[in-house]
Amino acid sequence: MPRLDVILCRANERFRGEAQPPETNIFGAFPPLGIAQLAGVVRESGRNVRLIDGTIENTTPEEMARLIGEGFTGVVGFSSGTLNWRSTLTSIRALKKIAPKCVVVVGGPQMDVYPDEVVSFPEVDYGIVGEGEFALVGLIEALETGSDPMHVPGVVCLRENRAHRAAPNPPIKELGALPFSALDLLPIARYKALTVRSPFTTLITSRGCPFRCHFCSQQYAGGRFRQRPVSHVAEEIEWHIQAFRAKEILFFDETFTIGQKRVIELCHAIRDLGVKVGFNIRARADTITYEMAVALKEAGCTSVNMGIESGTDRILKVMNKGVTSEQMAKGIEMCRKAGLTSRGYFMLGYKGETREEIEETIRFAVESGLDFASFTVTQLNPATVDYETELFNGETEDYWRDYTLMKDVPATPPRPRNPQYSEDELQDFLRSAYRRFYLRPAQIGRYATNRRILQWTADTLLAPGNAMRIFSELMRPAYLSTGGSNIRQVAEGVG
Ligand code: B12
Ligand code: SF4
Repeated sequence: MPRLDVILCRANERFRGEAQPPETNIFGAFPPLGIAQLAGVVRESGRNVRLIDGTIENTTPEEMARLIGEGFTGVVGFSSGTLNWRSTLTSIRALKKIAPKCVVVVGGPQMDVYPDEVVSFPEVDYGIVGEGEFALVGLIEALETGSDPMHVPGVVCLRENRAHRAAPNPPIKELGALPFSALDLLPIARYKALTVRSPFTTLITSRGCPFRCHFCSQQYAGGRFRQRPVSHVAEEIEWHIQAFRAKEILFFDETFTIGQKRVIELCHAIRDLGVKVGFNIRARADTITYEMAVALKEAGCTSVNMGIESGTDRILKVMNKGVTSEQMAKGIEMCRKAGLTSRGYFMLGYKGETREEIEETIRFAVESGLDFASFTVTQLNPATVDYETELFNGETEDYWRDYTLMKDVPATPPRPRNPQYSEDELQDFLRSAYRRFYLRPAQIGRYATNRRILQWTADTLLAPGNAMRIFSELMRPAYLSTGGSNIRQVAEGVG
């Protein structure tokens, strides 16, 4: 039986109709873990597989199509989130012009949210909802043998002008049985991020999240929480260090700190590798204990990133965050005591949030003891309880569906309705939050005298190329006019 060649791609996330090489992009570029994971499985199935990352190659859609190859007749898988869907579709259209016989399959978070809309475009042959490992190989086998792809769970396609969905794709139970992500098929040394030492790699040790915050699309991703065995993760880390000389590993688990026993075991396994490697994690403050923080520090954890979101208990409750501000403060304190660098993420302008509550959040951030803080104005993302509620109440048009269908959409994605203050006032709050957090003598003194932070600054901000990256990003008209937010990107439809 002839086997089909497979190419898995990510379209250029940064493509905004202008040259924007990753080397001069302040946001940096991270390896596309979804397609790397799938490539591992396709390779194991005995097929030829290539990875093309349009973001790191900084391709236009036409260049992306040419990299895949004129006249290519194999399977081309595209990974897409909602934000970069327009960039993905533009690349698919360019590809179909020069390789009309290839089979285009779309997967990733966008398929979980808008499956029928994605396959409504005739250039998309199939979509896969949910985790792609078994479904993609099943679909390829069906194409090779001529059997009906609609017997493969997770597959979606257009037939007689209507989207047809196969049986649901169940979440994978045994994550430890999957091969490692095929990062060796990507130019790992070229990925750069401002706050991370290169070469760096990314991996995830768990999938899903047991919590249900109303602004997050977790509950729709079918994401039953599952963890990989510690030994499987430790083996992969060892491979990253040996094969890519990784100086730092980014654990992209939504919440790395679930289950104190396992986290500590994993930390000990990393420490016992006997090789110095830094790593950073995403955590919920309420799951961090002192014992865990000490183990993280000993194992080489460089920073803990926490979604604090709000400094007021009322808003945390409305968000269904399931944490109190006191628990947040305690988690931050645990990190400080153990000597871990901490970063908190805050949302301003949540639905029904008053001016006083925004002030309280900023005050919380300033007094929290966090080393770094990021503030953003709340945006309504697709497939979240908050977005669905606004849709249900008729408070907003289905912006993200129109966005997916390539209709004209306003430049600004929907925000929660807060008639008590204007967009300009929110932007003022945002600037004030940054000013008050960073430009205070205590914080400046802390950065100037803290060996750990000075080291971090030297390693990252002053690393070759980074000064240039910051300068060129700040000089970009898009940055100057939008305060660095991704609003313009959305409006231009290029994610
Ligand atoms: C790490 C991460 C980031 C990182 C790095 C992203 C990167 N380039 O690697 C950073 C910080 C940059 C980031 C940024 C953003 N992110 Co993010 N991120 C994540 C996170 C936590 C992990 C992603 C990951 O590596 N997963 C591990 C891999 C193995 O899973 P996967 O990619 O989903 O792939 C599986 C399936 O989706 C499927 N699949 C994927 N691709 C394909 C392709 C084919 C052909 C097939 C068949 C299947 C398939 O199979 C894979 C294996 O099972 C996810 C949450 C999550 N659990 O996925 C959010 C998530 C992807 N991010 C999200 C969002 C909203 C954003 C931002 C828009 C935030 C913002 N407002 O700025 C930006 C957008 C950036 C951009 N330009 O697109 C949303 C996406 C929602 C959506 N509808 O698109 C998610 C799902 C979080 C959430 N629950 O809300 N993110
Ligand atoms: S915001 Fe974080 S804790 Fe809340 S549901 Fe999403 S991933 Fe889980």
